Order: sequence, then structure tokens, then C-alpha cells
Amino acid sequence: MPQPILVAVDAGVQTITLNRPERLNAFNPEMHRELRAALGRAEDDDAIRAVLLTGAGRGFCAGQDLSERDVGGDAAIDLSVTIGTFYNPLVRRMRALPKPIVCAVNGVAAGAGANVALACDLVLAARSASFIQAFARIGLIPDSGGTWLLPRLAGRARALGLALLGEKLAAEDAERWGLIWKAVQDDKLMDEAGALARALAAGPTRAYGLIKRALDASGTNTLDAQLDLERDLQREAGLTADYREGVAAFMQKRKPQFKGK
Ligand code: LHQ
Repeated sequence: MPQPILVAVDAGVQTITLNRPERLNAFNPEMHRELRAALGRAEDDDAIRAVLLTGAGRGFCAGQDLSERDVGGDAAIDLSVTIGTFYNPLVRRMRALPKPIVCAVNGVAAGAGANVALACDLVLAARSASFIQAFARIGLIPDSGGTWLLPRLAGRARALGLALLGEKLAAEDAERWGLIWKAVQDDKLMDEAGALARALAAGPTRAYGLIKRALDASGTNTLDAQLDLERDLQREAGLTADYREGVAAFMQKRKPQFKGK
């Protein structure tokens, strides 16, 4: 059996490649389990300071593997089990990971595949890639955090348009709409995403984790609560060796050597 994901670690970057290209890297339970385990290793291993997520072949990820859902017959299907067992823990783990996740969207990202990509921290997409909220096409609602993320990234009007119509959004439009960081030339995607991931892996890892926490908390916090949180997290950041190194390097007019501590 081919591996559902490929994992390699180099220069502090854990590269995870979704690897079911014949199904456009659609999720099955094995792929979910292995992806979640790889992210767990990224969290535990101090030598990993950034994650780069991409897909093998011409697609990034086509969401749930529907061939496993085509059960036929009239029996109603309870999808809460799949969501609760696989998708929600995955998105929670990605957002809680105290290290940056770069996503290189190499081709179409549809359904849960689109929202898993958008849940990453820095999303680059090849110009030929696209994002499709394919859910309503098969009678579902956006999951994997889509209903939370889309209105926050794109505003209600665009979120509703994407979710109700399920049309393809080109990478450059996704960039224009603020859904992703950047659309790049196809043949530059992996170089650019790799360089970005390596730069992040050489950065102040603890601060990056705290930045993720603060920005996610802002989704529900009042300004007052957020100011308190910033005070507390800045205290944590200020106690790190990387902060001391950052200031020393600035004063000595040299490049900082962050250790992620
Ligand atoms: C696929 C898939 C796929 C299996 C392409 N499954 N084989 C959560 C919880 C529980 C259940 C339900 O869902 C969810 C969340 C979700 O993700 S729901 C949304 C599921 N995803 C979709 O509805 C997208 C389905 N795929 C498509 O609409 C198209 O494949 C897109 C627009 C992504 C790409 O179109 P094309 O570039 O024209 O490629 P294709 O359709 O020819 O696909 C290539 C092959 O990949 C093909 O197989 P074949 O043997 O004919 O070459 C497809 O059957 C297969 N494939 N997506 N999700």
C-alpha cells in the first residue's frame, strides 16, 4: 500500500506531502491518522520549528474521499462521527500547534481540502490552483472550520457566495480576497514555500506560537480581554532567550541567531 502521506525533516522544516494523487489526495481514515500523528511529532520535537504542507500530483486535496461514502440505499448517514473523529481534531491540532504551518497549495483544494489549507498559517498557492467550497454541491455545509474562517477572512458576502455556489475560486482571486497570503508562479511554488518555511524555522519559534494563539483568541475576545491576553503572552515572549538575542542582534547590527527557546 502506498503511504497516504510522505514526511521529511530538513533544516528544521517538517514537510508533509498528502500522497493519494490518484484521488487528488482526498482524505481517508489512514491519511487522517497519519497526518495527525505527523503534526503531533512536529509539536513534540524541538528540532522541528516549522511545517510545510503540500500535495502530491496535480491536486492539493479534494476533501473527503467520496468513494468511501457512496454507500447507496436509503439509509441516512451520520457524518458527525467522521467530523468528530477526524476533521475537528485535525483542525484543532493545526491551530493549536505552537509552530507555523506553511501550506503550498499545488493544485485544486476542494471541500475539507480547501478549509484545511485555509486553516494553515501562511498559505501560498500556485497560480493554476483553485479553492472550491464544494460542500453544497453534494448537499453539505462547509466544515473543517470553514464557516468560522471564511467570513473572517473574506467577509460575509464573499463567504456566502463561496459556500452557496460552490464555484471555483482561482488562486489569484483568493489572494485578492485575503483568503491566502500569496499566489505564485506554478514553477516557483515549492521553492518559495520552502524558503518561507526555512526562514520561519530559523525564527523565534516561541513568539510564533504565541502570535498564533493571540490571533485565534481575537476571534471571540473583546478588546479588553485581548489587551490582557497580549500582556500575558508578551510576558512569555519577553522571557525567552530569543527575545534577548533579538534585541542584542539589533543593537549590534547583526542578524539574530534564534534558537526557538
Ligand atoms: C475523488 C475525489 C473525492 C474520491 C476527486 N473522493 N475521489 C466531511 C465529512 C464526511 C463526509 C463528507 O465530507 C466531508 C467534507 C468534505 O470534504 S465534502 C466535499 C468532498 N469533496 C468534493 O465534493 C470534491 C469532489 N471532487 C471534485 O469535485 C473534483 O474532483 C475537483 C473539482 C476537485 C477536481 O476536478 P477535476 O480536476 O476535473 O478532477 P476529477 O474530478 O477528474 O478527479 C480526478 C480523480 O480524482 C477522479 O478519479 P478517476 O478515477 O475518475 O480519474 C475522481 O473521481 C477522483 N476524486 N475528488 N473527493
